[in-house]
Amino acid sequence: MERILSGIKPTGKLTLGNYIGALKHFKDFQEQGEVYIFIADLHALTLPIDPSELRENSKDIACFYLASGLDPKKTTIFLQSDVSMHAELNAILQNYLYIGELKRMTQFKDKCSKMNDSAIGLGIFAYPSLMASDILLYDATKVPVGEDQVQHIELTRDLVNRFNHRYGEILTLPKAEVTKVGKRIMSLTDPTKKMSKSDPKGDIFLKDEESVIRKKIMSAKTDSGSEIYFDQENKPGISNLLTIYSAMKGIDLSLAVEHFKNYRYGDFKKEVADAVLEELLPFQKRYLEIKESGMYLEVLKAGAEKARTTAQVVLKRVKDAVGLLS
Ligand code: AQP
Repeated sequence: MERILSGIKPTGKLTLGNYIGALKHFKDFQEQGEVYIFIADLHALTLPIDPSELRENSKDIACFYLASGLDPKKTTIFLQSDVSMHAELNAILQNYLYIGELKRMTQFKDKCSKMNDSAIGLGIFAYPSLMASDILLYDATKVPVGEDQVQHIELTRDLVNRFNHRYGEILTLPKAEVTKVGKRIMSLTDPTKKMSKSDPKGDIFLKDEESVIRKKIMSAKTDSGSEIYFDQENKPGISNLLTIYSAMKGIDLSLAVEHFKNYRYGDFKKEVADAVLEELLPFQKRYLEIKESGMYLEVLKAGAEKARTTAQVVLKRVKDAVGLLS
């Protein structure tokens, strides 16, 4: 049986990109194997963040997980920082990753290229080591991620091969699974950039009001010309809206292109907004009910207990293999 693991960092307010690239698919994993979904709060500390924002974002993610249809009876939902084995495994595994490899990571280069060395914390550099520990701690076989995390999974696989070559079959080799439609939703104001919660220009936030969402989509940057077709390079704005539409409707991109081929930009955008709201409004309602009930706190507590039970088995296996007496 597959062991599936995924998570979201509480670095900011969740966006439509997080919904399409991650949340929307989580409930389907429940039919495919044993699922662990966590809130990657330790990862959120790798760049400066206000403590009250971090707390609020973490609670929101728990509620969004439940609103997206994750059933705590089927899925282990937990906070990374509630399971100390993540940090313990990281303390061991970081010795099997090399500086040269970490320096090549695109995410590190993207996030830190404009920063001064004296402002770059060790955590952001060593991010892939903690991420590998998150995955390997649960013997995960399948890791659903966005396109830009694939490189980190490849590094995790290198680490597994290196470690197992030295100590025997101790770690489980994971594979990345990238969302087919909507693997990269772009900013509405600059469709050449990813829609990101930590760089919130041109984002649609999952908590935005209906009128705000509609307004953002209606004023999304489009491209010259008036035809609607998919061409990421020459028509990035239109292509992004087509991707959003097909992801929300759960249809192939080619069907969306066919549907809109004789539309004008204005009518096209209106239908994209309708498709987004048709799904987001009930989702927002479920989120609010869960937040107000406070039930997510119990879910996190029970989830952490379950996660610890699995994690300690793997940690013990690794400790024994490397020669730690415990
Ligand atoms: N624009 C996006 N399009 C498609 N999928 C996306 N995801 C994020 N943005 C998009 C997916 O959401 C999940 C959350 O990942 P994360 O929080 O661990 O980190 P991320 O990918 O780096 O997301 P952000 O929003 O861009 O966060 P920051 O700004 O903090 O780096 C992942 O499955 C991701 O693919």
